[in-house]
Amino acid sequence: MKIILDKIEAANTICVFRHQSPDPDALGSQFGLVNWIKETYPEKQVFAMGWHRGQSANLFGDYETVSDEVVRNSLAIILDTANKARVDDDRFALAYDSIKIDHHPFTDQYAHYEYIDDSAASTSELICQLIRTKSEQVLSTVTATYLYMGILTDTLRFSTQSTSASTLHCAAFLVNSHLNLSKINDDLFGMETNEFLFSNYIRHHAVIEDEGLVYIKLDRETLKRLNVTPGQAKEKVNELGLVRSFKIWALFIEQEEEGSVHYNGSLRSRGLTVNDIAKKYNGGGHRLAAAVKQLDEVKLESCINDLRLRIKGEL
Ligand SMILES: [Mn+2]
Repeated sequence: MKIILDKIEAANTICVFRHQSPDPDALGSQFGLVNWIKETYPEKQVFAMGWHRGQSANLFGDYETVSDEVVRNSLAIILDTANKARVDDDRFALAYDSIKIDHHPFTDQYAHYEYIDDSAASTSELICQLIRTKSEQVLSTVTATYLYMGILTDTLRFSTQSTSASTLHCAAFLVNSHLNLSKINDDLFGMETNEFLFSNYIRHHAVIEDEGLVYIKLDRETLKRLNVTPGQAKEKVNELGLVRSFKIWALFIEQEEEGSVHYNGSLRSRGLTVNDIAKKYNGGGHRLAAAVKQLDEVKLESCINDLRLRIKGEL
């Protein structure tokens, strides 16, 4: 953390990156850090980078257009992104120096300096620790809200196994900044009527197997008919995790990306490892929460079968 702070203090320009299809932890850590640097070091130039906007973009800050020249003369900080291909805006590689800060299990080294703590519940928690290494002074409400939103979503409201005393200490520190907790919860977890009806659809149509495997495949026509975007649909994977007897649950969404039609999926589990299986299917992630990408029907069925075998102890 001290090394990272020294690098930030030495830099005149800093570009902060995060992963594609950003979730509130990617956005919260990004805008939390960007805002904190702006407030703490007003003489520095700092930019939030990335093209994808993500599901909750309206709750976070704005992006500016940044030229290659600016990136070249900057320190790049890449947040919440385990592998190079997933960084949103590959121009981070142009920067004179780069730092990765992440809580995903190590996948590949792409930055000059990498700080990885896969016991941390979120990247926003790591940014909170970084800031507190510099000072215990109360943060602005805006910065604290960004970081708190990242912590709250990645821990599923302080309920995941990764939630620790350190997570709660960070949250307590942030709450000192006059956070409006009920508004934050409503902004993040309140839903529109179409999402509510979509939850009903999932509950009604999920395939529930006796051994504890539960999954649902959603094609494009269904999503269109139910008026939900792939991003909104993906959020609902946790809906399937509420049943105690479900061991592994998965949600697969048919998508058209760059001219090809395929399934992307989210895998979740109560205790059995799933990220090794995700790796076999163009994905990866945390041990109990991972993603798969670009599967055709055959690969999709094969992935479902691997999950089935995992539950049976045959894989
Ligand atoms: Mn995260």
